[in-house]
Amino acid sequence: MSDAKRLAGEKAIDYVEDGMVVGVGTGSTVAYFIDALAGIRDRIAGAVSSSEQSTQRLRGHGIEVLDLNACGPIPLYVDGADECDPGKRLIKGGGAALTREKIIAEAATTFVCIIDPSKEVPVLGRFPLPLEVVPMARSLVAREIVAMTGGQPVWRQGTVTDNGNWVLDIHGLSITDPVGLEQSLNQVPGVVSVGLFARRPADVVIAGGTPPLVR
Ligand code: ABF
Repeated sequence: MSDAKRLAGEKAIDYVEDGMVVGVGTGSTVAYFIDALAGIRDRIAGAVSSSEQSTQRLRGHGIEVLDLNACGPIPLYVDGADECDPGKRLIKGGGAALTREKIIAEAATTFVCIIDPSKEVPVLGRFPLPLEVVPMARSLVAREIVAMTGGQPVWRQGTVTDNGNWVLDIHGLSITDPVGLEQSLNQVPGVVSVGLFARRPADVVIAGGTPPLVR
């Protein structure tokens, strides 16, 4: 499967243009993208990173990591996903970086999602939906989720996000209305962000293979 991830990561280089600030996501597929980006680092203005993990890898390659506040709109964001539906709507957050990923996706003009083909599903929800929550609200949010969705929230114990928060994973969902569910979950006090990327889906999906499938 790592070959598919590598092929997707390398294909995403096609979307990088000279002088760009490149938004960079998190995960094993993105790691291949970062390694490929290193080969053209002198042609880009720098990167905005969605996690400490990616920041370290970027800096290790000598790529400058910039503050989003200093950049304005980002022309390109490249990131992985845990699931992708036919509408390019995504579940993300398996790596617990969902909040920063969502911020950069919102700031990006073009969001290119890189996946191995096993991430493609007809309906989102087989992968447990991550929510980043303020620690004191964990139990409140879990109760509200059960009442609202019928799903089963599970606390990802031991995981603390880059923002100092905790993660709940909602099991047992079949997400037929991703935009509606994203909006409803966002209303619950204590929810920092929802790992559904439906209101702002990907613009381009690259599923790794020979050749990579681009849609
Ligand atoms: C991040 O990395 C995610 O939001 C998602 O959880 C994950 C994808 O993982 P991988 O590329 O390692 O399969 O982009």
